[in-house]
Amino acid sequence: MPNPLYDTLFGQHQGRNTTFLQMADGTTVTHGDFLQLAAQYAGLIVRHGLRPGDRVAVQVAKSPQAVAVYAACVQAGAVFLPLNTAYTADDVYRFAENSGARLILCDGKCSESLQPVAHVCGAALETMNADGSGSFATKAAVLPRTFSTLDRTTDDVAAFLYTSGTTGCAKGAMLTQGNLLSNCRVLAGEWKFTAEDSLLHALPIFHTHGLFVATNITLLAGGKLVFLPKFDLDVMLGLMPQATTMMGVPTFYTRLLDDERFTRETARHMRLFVSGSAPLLAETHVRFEERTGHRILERYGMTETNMNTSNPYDGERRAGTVGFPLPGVEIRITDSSTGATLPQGEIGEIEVRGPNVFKGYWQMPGKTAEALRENGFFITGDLGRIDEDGYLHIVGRSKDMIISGGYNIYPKEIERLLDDEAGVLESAVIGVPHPDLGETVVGILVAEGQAVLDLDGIKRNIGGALARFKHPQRLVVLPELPRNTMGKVQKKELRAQYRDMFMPADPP
Ligand code: MLC
Ligand code: AMP
Repeated sequence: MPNPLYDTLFGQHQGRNTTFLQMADGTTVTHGDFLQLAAQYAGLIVRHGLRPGDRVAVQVAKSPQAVAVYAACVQAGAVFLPLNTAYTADDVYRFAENSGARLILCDGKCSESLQPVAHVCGAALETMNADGSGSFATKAAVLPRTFSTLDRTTDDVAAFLYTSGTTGCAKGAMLTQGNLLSNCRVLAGEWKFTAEDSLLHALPIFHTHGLFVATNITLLAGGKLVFLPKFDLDVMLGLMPQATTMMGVPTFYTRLLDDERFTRETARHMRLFVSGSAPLLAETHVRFEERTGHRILERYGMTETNMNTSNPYDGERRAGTVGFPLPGVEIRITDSSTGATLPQGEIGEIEVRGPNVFKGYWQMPGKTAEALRENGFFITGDLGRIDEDGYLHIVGRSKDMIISGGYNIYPKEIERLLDDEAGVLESAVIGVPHPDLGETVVGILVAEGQAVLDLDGIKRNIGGALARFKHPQRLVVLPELPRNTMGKVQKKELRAQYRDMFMPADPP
């Protein structure tokens, strides 16, 4: 029976003893063994009573078993809903509740805090630890190593990825089998992936970049992932000579360049370095080429759209740009207020249309209609221009969002907590340049009357409700926030004022 995503990415490898995953310690998992494990997991998902279209929320460490849960969801027709391991129990509650997840998979360490969440949501709770052990593996181990793949079409939803959104409300982006398939086919072709490739994989697998770009492309091409739990400089430097490709956020590249051991020789065996998820400074691009002889290939994507544009594999990879629309994908630059297409060269809202664009936000027709025009163009919230040679330049964001080390942070979520603190009249949260993370979070506070604010206390109070990566690195008190004549807070002014807060001073 057809299940296009399963058949194309996984089913084609049935019974093969080729290496799919190579771990940091050199141990490997073959495609065949991986698929048998996934089949057992698919069996367990079905035994939990899930039917095609039901959601499985997964907050587990990166491991071969975690990837097998993804494969199992696809095979059983369930919707895979991966969650950042840094999310708090409250975050997981919001996402599980909103999605109506019927099964939640978490690390054993979190099972106590998530038991009430599962109970309220009416979901089953199973554990999967970083080494793959836990109740899920134990129950699956006795099940058959084959599973009769359930029927799906390209229009069926394969995954939900949540984004908090500028208003702070959780939105589940529904990605169909067709979205994922079309994008990995195009990318594998454009970037010339083959079964000979070995991709150095240090990204998390709960986001588009590490999962749908790096993993899907490799599965499609039949290559190997050198599969690392996280970005660790020493491990990366040690294993790069065995790899042919790497995908990373800009922080990966600046960290590599900041280490003298990273040389032309380390990168000699590599054929491709891809960067995305956040802006790569032109300076990093240039330094990287000087050090290694490789030009980083920068591309542009989003949770809702997968990948939209890419610099060319052959041809000029232009620093400071994200290249051309991918085959089958249309990009246009519009006037944000009217939606009219602007002449080439002008700066405006980036909109995208193509088979990569998601189906909408789960149970949010209003939010979907705000983001997706009737003619199918998705309003990205990024600002850009297309130059005379057709390269897309991202020049800013119209959405209020911070990207720290490739993770999105929505100021509203933090401002709400700050505003609730005693003595705080109002707040504005901004992103400022950071040498390692690209941007980092700063909170600007205005005190009520004569109140004296205890900044450390405030940091501690709001900390408990926020994933670590969202914590403001600094809080600052101002007598008032800059506003325009309409009364709107001018974050641009605040960003300019604190631009150098974390940046090393230029040498005199
Ligand atoms: C970790 N920390 C961060 C952070 N990552 N803080 C801010 N921003 C981040 N991105 C904090 C932890 O909470 C911890 O805080 C401390 O840093 C050390 O944690 P760590 O796990 O050791 O961090 P580190 O290894 O340094 O991680 C940094 C990183 C990682 C950049 C390697 O964040 C990463 O892999 N980012 C990739 C994100 C990604 O995949 N994005 C793609 C989204 S998809 P403390 O206080 O406890 O010490 C997308 C679409 C597209 O955007 O186009 O691709
Ligand atoms: P997410 O919602 O996590 O998928 O993040 C998507 C956002 O990351 C985009 O809307 C952009 O703002 C940003 N982004 C992704 N790739 C790039 C890139 N190459 N350069 C600049 N910003 C990028």
